[in-house]
Amino acid sequence: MAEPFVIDAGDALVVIDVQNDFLPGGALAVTDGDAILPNVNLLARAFENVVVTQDWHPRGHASFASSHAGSKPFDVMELPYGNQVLWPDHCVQGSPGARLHPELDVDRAFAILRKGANPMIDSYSAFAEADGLTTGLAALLRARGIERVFVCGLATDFCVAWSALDARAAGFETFVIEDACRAIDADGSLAAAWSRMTAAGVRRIKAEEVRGRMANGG
Ligand code: VGL
Ligand code: ZN
Repeated sequence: MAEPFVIDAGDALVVIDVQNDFLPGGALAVTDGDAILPNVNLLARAFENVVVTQDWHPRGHASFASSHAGSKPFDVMELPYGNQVLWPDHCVQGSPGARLHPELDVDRAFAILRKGANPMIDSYSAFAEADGLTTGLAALLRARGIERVFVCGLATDFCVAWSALDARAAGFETFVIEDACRAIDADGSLAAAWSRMTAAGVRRIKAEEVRGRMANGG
């Protein structure tokens, strides 16, 4: 195995959308999504800086197929900001499906960032909505002296990939921890996401390559 990445105060873990609707039994279940929980929990204990995101849509959100007459889930529709995959209703604000999985152990996270709350605009990325409006996350991380961003969670080919690409574009050294992620993989979306991430300089690593420095760390 290559040299491990020793985690210090300049590193942040961003845990994307580990919510009931993306886990088995949920409205937009990611196959084997719950298999990431042990790795994510270990990682979350190894980092001093942890941010958690929640997909957080109002009822009738523009990304829901049910909001567009004649459309069905996984259709692609052109919206003012670009092409949008239409999804089953998911992660509706305040619903049980929008809650973080009960076994997700992220008590030490310093921030929970909710995204996708604008009724007209989706936000796969933790850093910016689909029309480019910033969430402020890059500035928050920079203000805390963060230089490296490690991304994990659901789904690899949508919210994880968009977040990693934006982290890289914001100037962070960026890593995706592949065995702490699972994909939706609609229509080749997983291979496409990895080739975009690789081309952008996002590094693909495994959870065992990450070493915490704290007593209870991984
Ligand atoms: C996601 C599709 C729709 C994700 C969120 O978290 O990857 N995917 N909304
Ligand atoms: Zn969503």
